[in-house]
Amino acid sequence: MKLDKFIRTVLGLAIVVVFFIAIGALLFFTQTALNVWDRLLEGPWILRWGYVGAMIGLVVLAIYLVWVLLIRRKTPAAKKAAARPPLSRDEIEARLRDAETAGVDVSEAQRELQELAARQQAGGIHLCFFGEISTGKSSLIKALVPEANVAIDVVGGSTGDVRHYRWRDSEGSEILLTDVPGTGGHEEGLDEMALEEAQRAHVVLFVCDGDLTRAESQAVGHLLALDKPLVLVMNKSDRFTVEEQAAIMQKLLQRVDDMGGSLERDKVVAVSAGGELDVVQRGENGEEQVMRRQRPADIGVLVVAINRLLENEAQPLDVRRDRAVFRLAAEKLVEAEEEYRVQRSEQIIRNSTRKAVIGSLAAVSPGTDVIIQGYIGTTMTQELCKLYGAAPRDLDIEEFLDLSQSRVGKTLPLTLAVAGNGLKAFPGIGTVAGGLVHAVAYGLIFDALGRSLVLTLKQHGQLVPKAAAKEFEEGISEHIEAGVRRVTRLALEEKADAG
Ligand SMILES: Nc1nc2c(ncn2[C@@H]2O[C@H](COP(=O)(O)OP(=O)(O)OP(=O)(O)O)[C@@H](O)[C@H]2O)c(=O)[nH]1
Ligand SMILES: [Mg+2]
Repeated sequence: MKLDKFIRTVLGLAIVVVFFIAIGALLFFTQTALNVWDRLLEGPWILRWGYVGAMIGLVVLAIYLVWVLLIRRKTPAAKKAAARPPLSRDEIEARLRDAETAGVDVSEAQRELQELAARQQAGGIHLCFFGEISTGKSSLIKALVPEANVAIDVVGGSTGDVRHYRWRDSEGSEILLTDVPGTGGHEEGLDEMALEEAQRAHVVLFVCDGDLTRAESQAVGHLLALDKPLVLVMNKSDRFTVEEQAAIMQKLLQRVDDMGGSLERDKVVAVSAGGELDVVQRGENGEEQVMRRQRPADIGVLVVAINRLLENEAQPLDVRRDRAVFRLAAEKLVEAEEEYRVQRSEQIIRNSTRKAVIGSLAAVSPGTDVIIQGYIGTTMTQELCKLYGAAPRDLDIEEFLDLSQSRVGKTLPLTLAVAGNGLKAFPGIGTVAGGLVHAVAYGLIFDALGRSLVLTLKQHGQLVPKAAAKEFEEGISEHIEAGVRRVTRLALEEKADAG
């Protein structure tokens, strides 16, 4: 009780002293400022305003420095580049070169550019028939090129790859019709194959057989967003009355409008490819025979729409096609970069984990209090950030490691227990020595740290210390459980090597 009163008295005195010092300082500064101002008033006006200007300049500079050093985070270069899709050949080629130098496998993206070059050389216009399975894409091609050997079947998924068929338009210039697998089928990878081929084409003929499903609407929206010249083809119109057809056409136009796309009325057509029909015929001897018949086709409006589009398109089709392919190549590059990052981050985490294990086994590790702030933690953080195009300030790295370190303390008993259990799963190593358990525990912590860092880098594109440390804390038990076999094996290898 006495002590309490004493502390309160000291505090009270301290407050009074600080108060007086503050008043004194305020008076002193005010006096100095007024003195300076009086003298400035006596001097020429240029000196006065020059002085004020210099003061303001200093304050602005101080604010700027605080902002640069403590507040601003750099936007990673990779993010900036992704925000602006590369639309020129030079841009995409430069990006490919950079990525290749960094070790990314750019072959898929390069293949797109090679295919484009081959098509440019060969000339011709590519029209791609795209749509859900069994809407009659192959049948439409067969109706346009009767001599073509096109696979058509009542069972969906009859087209399993990409094929081109030669067709000539009214002016005799070469037109290639591309048949692709229908989307929404069961076989994996076919949707992607079809969409990529649609991106490579000059014009997409989007085939449906009635009102659009949600998936079809999304696909049309996507193609319009890619700036693909489009004709919406409602096939199998023979199944509807004239009134029904008109209602469906109206609905289709409205759907395109709702998507915010623009598609002129003459680019939405109703046709009938005909398709094949099984007819049961009774022979002279009374035997029933199934005959395959061709329904008559009615595709005149489609041919008109295609010709009109080829004649009237304002922007040259070649330019738009090239842009779409550059974009496709860029998408493939992003995928390759992602793949590369996954592999490389795995390597970085593994190396750091190994170093932590080795350090612990050699008993040079500085104990549980500063497990991760040291050299290995810093290097791993720097390398992972660099891999994800983030350029963190040293302060951020320090903050992240400090915050994470404080979380390690809480989970260390758990980590040690998991490490001990993990070792038991490997028979024949005899009694598990404490050193080995610690080595596995350190390794597990690094492994978890690296993985949670990768997760947040993917999400934010930069090192956000608090978010990354939070992810580490929340995910640590999961990461530790997942990594225990891997890290235990690594520790045992190292121990065997050392022994
Ligand atoms: N009634 C009617 N049936 C049609 C028409 N066009 C095609 N069909 C039938 O629809 C079925 C599918 O035709 P396909 O040409 O194989 O359809 P697809 O879109 O190429 O199918 P996938 O390659 O599997 O995606 C077949 O049974 C055709 O006979 C049409 O205009 N009217
Ligand atoms: Mg087909």
